Parts: sequence; structure tokens; C-alpha cells
Amino acid sequence: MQIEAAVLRAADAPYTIESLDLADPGPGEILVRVAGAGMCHTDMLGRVPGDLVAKPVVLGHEGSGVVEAVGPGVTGPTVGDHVVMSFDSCGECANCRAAKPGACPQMTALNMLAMPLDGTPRATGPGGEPVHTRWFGQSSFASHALGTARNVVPVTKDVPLDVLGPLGCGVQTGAASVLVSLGVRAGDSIAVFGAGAVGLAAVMAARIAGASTIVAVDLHESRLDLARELGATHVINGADDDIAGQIRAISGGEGVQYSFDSTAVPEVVSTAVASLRTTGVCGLVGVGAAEYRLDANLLLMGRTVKGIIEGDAVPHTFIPRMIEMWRQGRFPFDRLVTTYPLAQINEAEADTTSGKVVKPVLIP
Ligand code: CXF
Repeated sequence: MQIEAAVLRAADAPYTIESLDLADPGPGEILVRVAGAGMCHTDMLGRVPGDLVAKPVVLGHEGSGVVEAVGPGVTGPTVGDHVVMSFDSCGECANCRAAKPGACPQMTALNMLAMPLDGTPRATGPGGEPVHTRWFGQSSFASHALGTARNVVPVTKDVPLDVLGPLGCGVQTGAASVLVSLGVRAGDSIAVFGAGAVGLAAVMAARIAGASTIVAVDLHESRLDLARELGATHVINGADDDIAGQIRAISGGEGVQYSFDSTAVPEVVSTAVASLRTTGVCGLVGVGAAEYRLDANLLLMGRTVKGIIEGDAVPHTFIPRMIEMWRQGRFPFDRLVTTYPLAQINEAEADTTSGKVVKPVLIP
């Protein structure tokens, strides 16, 4: 079938809206008519010079939509279901069986190569050339996407479908890091470094958990204002001096029980660790750094640094949980969203890069 998609043909090229020929769903595949797709920092890996992400490629890994067709062997979801598209996983390895699909050893192969494991492209461009359309099992910057039963999550039909996509990755990562991976509880203290979509989801989740001290740190005052509205008890501009000292002062002189970094900026991560009290845990989800510098003496005194992927969430249970919290008015993730027509994807990218908007969602 013919679909419309935003194609990235080179790391430094603008996205171009093109007609592609998408294959019918094969064994285990699910065809989704996309209602909306969030743009996440990981999509920017397509901008890294060279072939880190193969091209031409359709990016987008926070899709939502309606199931239009299913391939042989798919026992659910079914045609007409409303779905959120999340990351893909094998479902068979030890980590998938232990409810940690984000730690699937096939994470890179299934999600970041943007090509099915059998190497057969599912889409071709105008000249018949292959186009990579399996980015995070979906490539949802498009009118239609092919997913799998592992990454296509059925959701209730009585909520606005077009803005649900970010629940598949960024919002899930922030919220589940707090509620599942770190296990923040009532009365705990947490400092969140980076108040983009991931960090703001972490702030909302910390409020839901009942944390009594929630400190948000960011360079953008507008994001700090939003963090305060969403549950932060204290905000600090990241350009200030002695941020770890300020956080210790806020938390009784000892430091916070948890810190959380979504920036992947090495100096910020060092500060996040230095903000912890002894026995504190720092969760890291940021993408893009090669190395971090950790103070051995801080760790020696019983602090823990924990790498977290996708919040340690199981999408099929955590996405419906977030929707329920939203319905209860406790998790207003839609306040992070600004919608753009898919044709304005380049403007959306510029606006999220500059910090003008938090979470663009592209509507085909
Ligand atoms: C990513 C984070 C970096 C590793 C792969 C998964 N999650 C979403 O963008």
C-alpha cells in the first residue's frame, strides 16, 4: 500500500515527506494507521554524522493509532483496536521472561537497526530503493506503521488517541524509572536533573508516589515553572552555583534519597551523584554520553548508580497504568504535548531542540 512518511535521507538533511510503498503485514506483524507520533531525543540519533542510524530511514518511536490489519499468526491485538506503539523485544530471553524487556539482549537489533531481523525491507521509495521502517519496531513518523505483538499495546478507546504515543517511550521511561525501577515511596526525596518530557514524567510520578521533596533542575525557566505545576516542591536553575550543595541544604543537609538524570551530560551526572545522601540511588536514563566520571569516595559510602532502560517497564501493563492515572487526573502528561502536522516535522524538531516545546507530537 502507499503511505506518507517523513523520510530522513542524510544526517544533516531536513526530513522530506514522501510516498512509500509499504508491504502487507507478514507473519507476526501488525499494520497500524498512525494517529500521532511523539518526537523523542533518541530520534536525534539519526542526526549523528555517519551511519549510526542507517538511511534512508523513517524515524518515530512513540506512535499511537488504530490497527488496520494483522499478519498470519497474530492472536492479538485485532483490527479496530486502539494501540500505543512501544519498543520491541524478543519475549524469550531471560530478561524478557523476568519482566525486563528493555534489557532484552536484542534491544539494539530489534529497535535501532530499523530493519527486520530477516533483513528484508518492508518499504521502498519512489525508485524502488529500500527504506528502513523498523525503527523501534514501528517508524511512526508516517501515516501507517508495521509493528509486532510485542510492541503494539492495546489501550482503552475512551481517551484521546492522538496524544498517547509518548506513553510508549519518553513518558514511560520517566514515570516507570520512579515507580518501578527506583521504587520511590511516600516521604522519600528525589532530585530530577533535566525537565524535558522524561524528567517531567519523573516529577509527576514522584508526586504520585508521595515523595515529600521533589527538586527539579533545568536550564529553561519555562520548564522549571512547568515542573513546579506538575509537582516539584523546589526548582533550581542548572546555571546556578553549587547545585549539589543547594540540594543538600533543601534535604536536611544530608542529600536526597534518589536522583535521576535524563541529560546524559557528564558534569550533570556527577552533580546528581553528589546530591545523594549515603545509601542514595542515582538512576541514569540519558542517551548520548560516552563516559561518566564518578567520585569513588561517594560510592564507597554506600551510594548506588543505576543504569535504567525504558524505566524497567513492561509496556503492556505500564501503559494502561499511566492511562488510568491520567484519567484520575493524577498524571497530566498531555500538558507536555504540542501537536504539529507531520508536514511540519522540521519545525517541530527545531522547536524541541531549542527548548521552545517539550514534546512535539506529529499528526499525519
Ligand atoms: C532508548 C534509550 C537508549 C537505549 C535504547 C532505548 N529509549 C528510548 O528512546
